[in-house]
Amino acid sequence: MMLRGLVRRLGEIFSGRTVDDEFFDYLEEVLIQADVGLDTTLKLVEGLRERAAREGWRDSEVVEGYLRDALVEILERPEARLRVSSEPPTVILVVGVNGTGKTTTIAKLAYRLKGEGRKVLLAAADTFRAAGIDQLEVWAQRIGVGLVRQQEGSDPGAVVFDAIQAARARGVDFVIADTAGRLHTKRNLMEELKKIGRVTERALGRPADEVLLVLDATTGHNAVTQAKQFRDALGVTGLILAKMDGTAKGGIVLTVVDELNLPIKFLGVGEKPRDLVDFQPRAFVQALFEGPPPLDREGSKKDLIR
Ligand SMILES: Nc1nc2c(ncn2[C@@H]2O[C@H](COP(=O)(O)OP(=O)(O)OP(=O)(O)O)[C@@H](O)[C@H]2O)c(=O)[nH]1
Ligand SMILES: [Mg+2]
Repeated sequence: MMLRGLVRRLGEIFSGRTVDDEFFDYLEEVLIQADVGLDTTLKLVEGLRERAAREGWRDSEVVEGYLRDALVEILERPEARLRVSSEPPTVILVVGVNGTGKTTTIAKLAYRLKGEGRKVLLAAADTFRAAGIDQLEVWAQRIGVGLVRQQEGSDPGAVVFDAIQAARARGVDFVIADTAGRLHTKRNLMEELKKIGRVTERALGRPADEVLLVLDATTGHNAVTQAKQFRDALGVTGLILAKMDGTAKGGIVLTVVDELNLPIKFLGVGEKPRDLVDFQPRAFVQALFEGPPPLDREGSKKDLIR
């Protein structure tokens, strides 16, 4: 299922068609149907149209080459690796609306880091639901990492504060904090998350090293609208697109990077701890045109940190 729709349609469009107006109209349609946003699509296709007219392109392969380069240019960002502090613990806050995949993604990250020999402590700062805290605890036990928790309804900032103190005392390398995707109606989610940010800064002497926003890749353009609110309020440092295994489209990857101006750090490709891959723009674009789907774990770099 992964991205097959987009891969197939790009394959079709570039197999020996003549480059004319209709060709570009069709390319536009394919991109939009693959969840590439309107602005990004128009920017890409208008650029190609102009060059094609100016330089007299006839061959769709030439267009393909330029399109590939343009996609890589959108996707490649200097800050695509996980930021690691030279002064442990590195603190990662994980945010996003409910159900996008935050808790599962935290388990995956913890699993990767632990596999690389890092000491990880999880902070159950989604105190909205007892079940949410328990879910994180089950993962912590399964993966074999520590957890700091308080009871349901307690102050999420206090949980993160405790976790950072505990991390210092225990020589922990990474604190990863789960946060709520929604709150009791009277409280404002963004204000609550900002407060967690302030508490982190107070406990750590610097802002959180990463504020990672988890988006559900299957929700298409809604994900972008949501993400803008988080980005504007919280100083998000990177994106994780979860549930990439559940979409045949994949254009969302381009849209979020282009419209939010943030790097994608990882893709979630399933529900198991090992289902997290590094986002590698060149390999991703290559696979969009050539298949097989670019989400195989084998293609992922082994180490998060180099
Ligand atoms: N197929 C697939 N399912 C995923 C992926 N990531 C998460 N899920 C599933 O999505 C559902 C929600 O995941 P959670 O991790 O609980 O999401 P959350 O953001 O923590 O949700 P709340 O705590 O309710 O805000 C679960 O059933 C997960 O197994 C993924 O990459 N692929
Ligand atoms: Mg959760």
